Amino acid sequence: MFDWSQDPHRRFNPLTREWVLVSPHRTQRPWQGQMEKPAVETQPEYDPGCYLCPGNARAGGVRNPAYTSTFVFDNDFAALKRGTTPERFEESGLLVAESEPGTCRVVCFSPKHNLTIAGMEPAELRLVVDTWVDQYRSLGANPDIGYVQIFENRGAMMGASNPHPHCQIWASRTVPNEPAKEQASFVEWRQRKGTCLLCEYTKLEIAEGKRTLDANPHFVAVVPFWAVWPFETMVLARRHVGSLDQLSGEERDALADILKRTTARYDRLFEVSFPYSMGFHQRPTDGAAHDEWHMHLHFYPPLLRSATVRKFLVGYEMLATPQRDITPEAAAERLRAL
Ligand code: H2U
Ligand code: ZN
Repeated sequence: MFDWSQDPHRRFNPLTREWVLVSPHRTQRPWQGQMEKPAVETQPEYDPGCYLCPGNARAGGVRNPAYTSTFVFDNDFAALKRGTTPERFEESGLLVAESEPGTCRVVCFSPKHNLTIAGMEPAELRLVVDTWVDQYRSLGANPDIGYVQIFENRGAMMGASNPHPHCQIWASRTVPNEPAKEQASFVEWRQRKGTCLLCEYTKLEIAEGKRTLDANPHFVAVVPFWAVWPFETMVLARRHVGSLDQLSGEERDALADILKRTTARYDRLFEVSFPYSMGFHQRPTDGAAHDEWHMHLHFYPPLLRSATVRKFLVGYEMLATPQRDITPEAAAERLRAL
């Protein structure tokens, strides 16, 4: 008899149309790899050496204002630049390149250096959501911008340069790889079934309950059936909304609520300030309606079995297919209990 909770199998991700190998029996194997010490996480409310704290100077000399809630500025080391001239290069169909205009910004969530999403008040987080909406709208209104990616790197392990609560926004002319894969799947699903892939998936997860870890009237948090990272989660809008700017006031509050609750669960899992990369996937801003899009967030945390053992995508995963040991159902059960 095949046991889905124990025996090797692969699972299909309908959003990217890629597979993940699930090998639950491997959790039994001994670990003699690298052990990292959990970082000591006590930070002051204000750090005179932090380039994101109010009133401090940034690299390049600009000084931050004495801001009191959220604060947005153009990234001093922007990966994309406004006004980049259109250019295309092609040789033999093998060497293909295009110029890419865009804008990169940094959003400080709070003037307080020592906060995290989990520790912020719901009213403060609502202001962060409002800031994301404003940024999505204003950047997206630029005819040069076809896609707005909002993302947060949390913790040095995930490459965050600074513990001050902040995220980045990279707005580009083209739709980047990950949302482009999802978009193709939304379109294909809609043509084939006449429904929305993520509306159907959200309903199914709520009905089954095995992989849900939290919910409020407008959002659900799940460990997706096809999760790659050990405690990967998705936050799904219950209503068919394509982007942040389509959320009602009540839905914005609900988004703030589920973000706080989800990150608080992570922090309790291994009793550390849990590292992750998270970000929104939403409808492109290329001028088309994109009714096929269903807005959602992905959390990709690297910690595997404790604060000292982390997952890397190496070996088989780099060369063949991502793989996970604990099942998404077991991961959801643990997060739900916290
Ligand atoms: P990360 O912690 O996710 O790296 O985000 C911080 C961003 O802040 C990073 O993209 C920018 C970096 O380029 N930055 C500035 O714009 N000005 C500075 O003075 C330092 C860092
Ligand atoms: Zn700071």
